Parts: sequence; structure tokens; C-alpha cells
Amino acid sequence: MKQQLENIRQQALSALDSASSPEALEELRVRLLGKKGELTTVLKQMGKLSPEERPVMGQLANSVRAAIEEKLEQRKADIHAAVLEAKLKAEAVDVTIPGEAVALGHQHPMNMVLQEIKDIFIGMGYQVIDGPEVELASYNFTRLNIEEGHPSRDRSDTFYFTDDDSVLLRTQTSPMQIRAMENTQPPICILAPGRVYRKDEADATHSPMFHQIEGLVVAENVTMGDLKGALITMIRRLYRDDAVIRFRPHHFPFTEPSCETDMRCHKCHGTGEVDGQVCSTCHGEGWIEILGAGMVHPDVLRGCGIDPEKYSGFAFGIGLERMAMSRLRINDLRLIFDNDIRFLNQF
Ligand code: 2U9
Repeated sequence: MKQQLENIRQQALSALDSASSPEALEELRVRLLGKKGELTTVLKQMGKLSPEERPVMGQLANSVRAAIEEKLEQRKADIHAAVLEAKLKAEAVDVTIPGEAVALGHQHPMNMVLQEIKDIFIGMGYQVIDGPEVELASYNFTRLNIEEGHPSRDRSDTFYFTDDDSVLLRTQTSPMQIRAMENTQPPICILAPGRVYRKDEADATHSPMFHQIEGLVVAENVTMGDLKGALITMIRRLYRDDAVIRFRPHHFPFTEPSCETDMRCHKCHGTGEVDGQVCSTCHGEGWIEILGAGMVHPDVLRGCGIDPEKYSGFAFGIGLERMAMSRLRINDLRLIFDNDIRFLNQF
């Protein structure tokens, strides 16, 4: 029996040493120590021993059991540690791998130019105002000296909401300045940017929705000189300090006198030619039309409760898309509205 017990001890310890999983350990525990286990089977034979031998064998059997139990615990701890280490290794995060960059968006190119223009005028003391896109025909046309029957009021050019043509999508931002003059006495110095709508087919230079930035200054002794000063300052800040502009006489119903303003072409420097070819930027003109302007018509001032004998004012209108196109060298208006990421990413 002594030999049997020693064999069990030896075989058990080496079997436990080579067990490599919690399941294998549990199987061994049952096989060695369980009710029908090897050790129990040997102990059941104790009855056959002499009274002298019994305590000696009992002690030996206990020490075998204790050795197996101790080894079991030790292997359990070893295997648990090994499993944990393998798991940690498998789930390890390599903090040195470069992260995935988050693509940051930016302002739309047209808004960049709008912001530049707003900043320039804010710097000259202008206040930026906002107003409704659905307007009354009286604010959009009549009070700007555009009488009924005028071609720009035609149904083929304007989006009307009502059969009597009294409510429309504004075709210019001017109604905002009418509202401002109605509500405030001079001095007035405002910038009115916003969407406007005209029934135009979309092409490289037209869109049924576009943006205007209009300005209005009304005070005592405001002259055409002040208008030229404001516009030259804006152009030189927006383009470059040596930009050259010219004022051409024009006609608008809401200003008198009126002018259109051109900037000398930055590509051909006014010659109309680049390397013997017609300049593609100004189409050989040497000048690029950038805005319209004039002295506010006395009837328009009077219609808003402002005395034209005491006050005078100038106004100007800028087509924002056109300005963005020349500022950022964009050759097709539709690119501004398409929102193609390949285009937008260039700015
Ligand atoms: C009031 C009085 C006068 C605004 C003006 C223009 C000239 C002009 C065009 C520029 C390009 C329209 O978008 S565009 O096609 N605008 O040429 N606008 S003077 O005059 C005003 C505005 C409000 C009360």
C-alpha cells in the first residue's frame, strides 16, 4: 500500500505539472481526489491493514492528499496567470499606431468672401442687417422707384406668391434698407447681405437664387466722393492695395446719379491680352464689372420719411457670387452651388 500511495503521489504530481487548462485540472482533481478517485480507492483498503500499520498509512495518505491539493492550487494559480497574460497580450492596444484623422470641414468659399467683405465694411462703421426673403412688392419695387409696368416687375422675371403680384421672393436686398430708413432717422450706415431670387435659367453666370450685398449710407452732406472712397477702400482691402477701379455712368431707378464700377483686370493688367491671346478673365475688355452704385434718389428718401433737402445718401449693390468668382478665380457659377467636395477642398 505504501508503494501504491507513493505511485499515486508521483504520477499525480507529474500529471498536474503537465495539465495546461482549467478543464484539465478539474478532470485530474476528480480522478485523483473524487469519491471514486484513485486515492479514495486505496484508502478504502485501510480496513485490511493491521492496527499498527493503519496510522502510519493514514498519515502517508494524508500527506499524499495534501501534496496533491497544494499542487492543484499552485497549478490553478499558474494557469490563471497564463490565461490572463495571453488575454492581455491579445487585447493589447498599440498606442504608437497613428490615429484615424477626423476630416475637419471649413467655411464655404462664398461665405469666406462674404465674411471678408463684411469685416471690411464693419471696419468702416457699417452695421450688418437682416430681413425677410418673402417681401411685399411695395418694398421690393414701388418704394425703390420701380413703378408698376417696369420690366423688372414682369412675371417672367420674378417669383410671385399671389395673383395680384403683391407678395414675392425679393429680387434684391434693397427692401431691407427701405425698412431701415422707415424706422430710423439719419445718420444711417448699414450693410444688407442676403439671398435674392430671379427667374433665371442656371448657367455659368446665372442662378435663380444668388446673393447680394448692398450698402446704404444716409447723413448730412454725403457726396459721390464718399461713395467712391468707400468702394475704393473695400476693393483695395479685398484685392490688393494697388487695385485700379473706374466709375462708368449708368442708370438705376433708385439712385441718381448712378454708376457701374469696374476693376482693372488682374490677369492682363488692362491690356485685354495675355501672351498674344484674348484675356480669358476679362474677355479682352481689360476691366471686370464688380458692382453698381449711386446717390439715393430723392424720391426714395422722401418716401421713407427722410428729408432730401437735409440729407443725402449713397447706395451700392454687389453680386456676391460674382465677387467670390473674381476673388477666388472661379470660372463657373454652378461650382459655387454644386457643393462638390473636390471643388470645396481647394479653398
Ligand atoms: C436703397 C436705395 C438704393 C442699391 C444698388 C445697385 C446699384 C446694383 C446690382 C449689383 C449686382 C445688382 O446683384 S446685382 O446684379 N446692384 O447695381 N444696387 S445701387 O441701391 C439702393 C438700395 C437701397 C434704399
